[in-house]
Amino acid sequence: MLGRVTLCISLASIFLGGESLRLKTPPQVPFIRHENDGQISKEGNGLIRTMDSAPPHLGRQIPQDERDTWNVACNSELSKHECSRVSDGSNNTFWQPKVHTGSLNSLPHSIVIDLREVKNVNAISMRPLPDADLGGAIAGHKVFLSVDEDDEEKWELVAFGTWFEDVQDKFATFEPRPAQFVRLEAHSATKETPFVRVVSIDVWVTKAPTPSRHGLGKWGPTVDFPLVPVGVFIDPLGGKVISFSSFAHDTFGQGVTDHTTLTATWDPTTETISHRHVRKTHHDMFCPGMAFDVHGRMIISGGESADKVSIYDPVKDDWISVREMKIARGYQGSATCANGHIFIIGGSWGPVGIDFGDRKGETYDPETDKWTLLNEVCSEDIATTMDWEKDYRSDNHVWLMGWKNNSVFHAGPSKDMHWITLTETGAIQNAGQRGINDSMCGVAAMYDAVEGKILAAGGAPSYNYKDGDGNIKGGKATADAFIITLSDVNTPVNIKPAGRGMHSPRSFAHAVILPNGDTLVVGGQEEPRVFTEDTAQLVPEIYSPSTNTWTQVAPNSIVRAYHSFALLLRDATVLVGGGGLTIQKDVNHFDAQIYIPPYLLTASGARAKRPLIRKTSAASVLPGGNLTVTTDRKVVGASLVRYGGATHSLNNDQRRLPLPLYDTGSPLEYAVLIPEDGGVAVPGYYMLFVMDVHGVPSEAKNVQIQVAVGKENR
Ligand SMILES: *[C@@H]1O[C@H](CO)[C@@H](O)[C@H](O)[C@H]1NC(C)=O
Ligand SMILES: *[C@@H]1O[C@H](CO)[C@@H](O)[C@H](O)[C@H]1NC(C)=O
Ligand SMILES: *[C@@H]1O[C@H](CO)[C@@H](O)[C@H](O)[C@H]1NC(C)=O
Ligand SMILES: *[C@@H]1O[C@H](CO)[C@@H](O)[C@H](O)[C@H]1NC(C)=O
Ligand SMILES: [Cu+2]
Repeated sequence: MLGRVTLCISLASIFLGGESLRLKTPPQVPFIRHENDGQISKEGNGLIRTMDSAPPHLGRQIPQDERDTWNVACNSELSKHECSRVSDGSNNTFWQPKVHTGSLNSLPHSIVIDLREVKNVNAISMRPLPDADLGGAIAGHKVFLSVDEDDEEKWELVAFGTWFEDVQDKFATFEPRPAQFVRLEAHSATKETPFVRVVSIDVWVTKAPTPSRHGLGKWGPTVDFPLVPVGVFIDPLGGKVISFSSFAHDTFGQGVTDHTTLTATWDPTTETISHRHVRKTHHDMFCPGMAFDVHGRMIISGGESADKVSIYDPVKDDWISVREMKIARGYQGSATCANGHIFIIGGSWGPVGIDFGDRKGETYDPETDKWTLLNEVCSEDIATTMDWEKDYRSDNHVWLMGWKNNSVFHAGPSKDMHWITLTETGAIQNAGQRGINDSMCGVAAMYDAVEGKILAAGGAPSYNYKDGDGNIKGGKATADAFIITLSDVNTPVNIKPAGRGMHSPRSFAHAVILPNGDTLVVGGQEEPRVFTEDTAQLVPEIYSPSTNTWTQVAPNSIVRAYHSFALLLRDATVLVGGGGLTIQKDVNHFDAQIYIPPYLLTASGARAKRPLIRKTSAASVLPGGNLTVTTDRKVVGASLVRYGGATHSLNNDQRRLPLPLYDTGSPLEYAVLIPEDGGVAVPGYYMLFVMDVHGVPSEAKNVQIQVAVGKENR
């Protein structure tokens, strides 16, 4: 049988030749480094050493004496490589199924562990063989739990996705569920070998009760990514979730990069996750500005390769390189304006010679591929004043929103807010003060653009509460939250508290606007400090403008702090993921979790029956235009939610347009009017939702809002 294994290894070598990550020499341009927290290590054939995955936050690994009692079964096994080897406590043995004669691919394989009693299971880990070149590690996988092995109905999918092709232990972490049986299915193997080899499988269990209160929503399956998803957006045409890390899947370069980016795409319709090494744009897109244009193309500016600009084209599923910004930068804010141009300001680093305050505003016209510098709009004008890391941080992650008369509203994170107009060399004017402190790494979301309503919440006076040595240098995060109401450009804005503020103070959280006008705020830390997880907030909350209250919802057990993200999906669920991407500690989260908001569940916790949009009269409209929407039952509300792009707690792309419904006289047909000002109905792709009388939203149908060619938008 040893001979058989040798055969498989030699078979595996046929499949070698996948591109490995290679480090080139550091860039010659003297960019200022950020978050200097360690050195990159290399191993073997140029592979970046793999950073540990964050272990499960909850629970304990079942010890060996208990594992000895497990009953392990599988669909196929070679003699001497039986599936029981995964729990024998030895690193020198492994499970390997048979490769069927005449078949190059005998996958999927599956293995079922009987824990012998029902436990609260919250994670598994899988250890591949210690030689990555041999392949055979599980890549595509699904994890199911059950209390009853024989009842197919009782198996619940708790995690699925694709693990990276290296030798590190791989985790699937999920919310605790009572289970006696754990099934791991292997759907693909690294190096495309036709078999898998698993040294060990561990199971984590916890005493923590399974959250069961209804009305708080529910955490669904975990999606395992082959990278730490730090920047994430939805492909508006296909509905795929596109995530990226840096030039490595598990760390970033601190100024050392080969100017490439790893991306991973989850296609919810096929439940598959593919990955790609984007080399041709010569752009390490980690820590960029993000903004969708009118065509649903994602424009990624700067970041680690601070001078580069790339566009993801959802039609071609391809990345293209476009003209560089006038000022190279990373950590800037960006926003799409009424005329379809992208406004950008601030940042953190850039070429030596550009001083603080000089990371001026500039606009990009995606139609002509032209950047225009706005000499009168300085980053000093929008800077925070309280950060102990001073100039390096003060113009980071700026909250920007396109508004009427082709203006941009600057909502924060500085306590002073501004109006920015874009004609000629641009102009900036104070719009008032939001609170008494800056809100670095807080969140802002325009949940009702028709009424000019923005929710701003959390953040701290400084990016970091402590310095690298652990000394307290800044303030803690706040729970304060505000409603900012905009009227006309260059007029003062109205500020009032959003309820009594959040239940939990948080920085590095995320805000996700929901179809019904509520906003989910999830993740973050009370003591914000990059690449740490202490004081992490695990209870999300929802702000409801109709009652002006915050409600704590179902807690989750995976920490989402620095470098995490959250986005609304087309099915009105929320994807919450990422965190880490560093060599420093075990804080790398190669996953995301689906949150199912209360509106999708019945009182008994089952899935609510949703209304259906049968058709719309047009797929694309101008501001001021109208649409008819035909549904399968009576609906009482509708809204357009602009597709989001999220990184570093910033998602300036999302906004919501509530749409009153008008009767057309035809049964189950409604008319909706798109707001007239392109600064309210900002160009781009939106998700159209309708809500029934119980508040249950439909799945989204796409509506594109075009650029209006009128004098108000010039
Ligand atoms: C097996 O390998 C893992 C990871 O390298 C290590 O932590 C563990 O101690 C090893 N176990 C044994 C029994 O050698
Ligand atoms: C403002 O920041 C200071 C300094 O960190 C802190 O002491 C104070 O509590 C903060 N106030 C509010 C309202 O957040
Ligand atoms: C909607 O648009 C159609 C055609 O463009 C027009 O005939 C109709 O009057 C509009 N309805 C409303 C309510 O504006
Ligand atoms: C905004 O545009 C409208 C319509 O063109 C115009 O009437 C108004 O004066 C403008 N407002 C400002 C503040 O420029
Ligand atoms: Cu970062």
